[in-house]
Amino acid sequence: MAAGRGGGRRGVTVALLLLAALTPAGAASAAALPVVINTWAFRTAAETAWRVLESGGSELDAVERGCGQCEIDQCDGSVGYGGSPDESGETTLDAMIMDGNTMEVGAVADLRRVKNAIGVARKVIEYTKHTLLVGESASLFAVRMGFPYEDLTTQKSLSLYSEWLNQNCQPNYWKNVVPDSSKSCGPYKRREEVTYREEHTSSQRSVHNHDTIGMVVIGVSGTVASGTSTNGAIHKLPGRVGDSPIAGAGSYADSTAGGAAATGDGDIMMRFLPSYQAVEYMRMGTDPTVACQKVISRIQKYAPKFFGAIICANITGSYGMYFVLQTKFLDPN
Ligand code: SD4
Repeated sequence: MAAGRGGGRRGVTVALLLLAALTPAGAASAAALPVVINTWAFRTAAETAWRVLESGGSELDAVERGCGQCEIDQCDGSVGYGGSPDESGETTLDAMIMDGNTMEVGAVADLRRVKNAIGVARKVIEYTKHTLLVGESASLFAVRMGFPYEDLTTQKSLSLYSEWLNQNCQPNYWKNVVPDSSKSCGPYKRREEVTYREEHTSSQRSVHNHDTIGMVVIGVSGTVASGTSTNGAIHKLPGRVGDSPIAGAGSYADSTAGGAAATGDGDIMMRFLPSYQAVEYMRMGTDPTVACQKVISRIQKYAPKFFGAIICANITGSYGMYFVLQTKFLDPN
């Protein structure tokens, strides 16, 4: 297991394995705003968001365009179309966006055949009184909003899917079923006897199959916006929704405190609302890196083997991150 922290305050541009951050070069320490941070080293996403702010766009615009850039770039294959095929080979998308001034949230989950998931999430805020739309109905809403229906399957996602089938559908997310899901493909039936074993606390995800973008933007006035976009967990059961589109789990923004966004094993992380919790710690004056660390430690108490990271920024422009990785998955390079 590896764990780590990182953070910053002013005048820096850093790109670490798990965090890309942009703040004003040469800014005075008390005024390190605006700040754009996102999970992973998705620098083009941070730069896109930064340019939106520079050209007078809002924080929400910056988050939408920044995360949208990752959807176009298919960042690490884990954002946007053509990645993480589910058990039936289809790519589906989860995304959310949050306005820290009004506390409005727009989110879509299990979105099918529409590429710009965070764009659709934004439309949920602008054109409905709802917060979260899911599945086929979310796609119909997207089409009404003018988004094109497109096939999200690519050569890459097809080959990931056929490799998985050739490996007897390993790994997968089933348990307590027959035939034994750790050895064979389905279709599965439930086993009469249910055992509660380690699966509850161990993660089958790794740094290689999990790279959601989560972004926090804080403008010069202290307005906070946040968002996420992902194609979720590879080989998930159709219908599975992760943490990314859930407010307080995938991300959270509150212009009276700060913002946070998470990446990692969403099935575990969403149970703890880590982004909400981190923002509440920052509201109480906790340093962003410590806030990030505290929420990860809390999850670890219940799920010692989980894999995840969180980024945190407060409204003075301080930011930080904390992560836990399974060392066996760490790339020696
Ligand atoms: C999920 N949390 O769907 C997302 C995936 C992710 O880094 O974050 N990958 O579980």
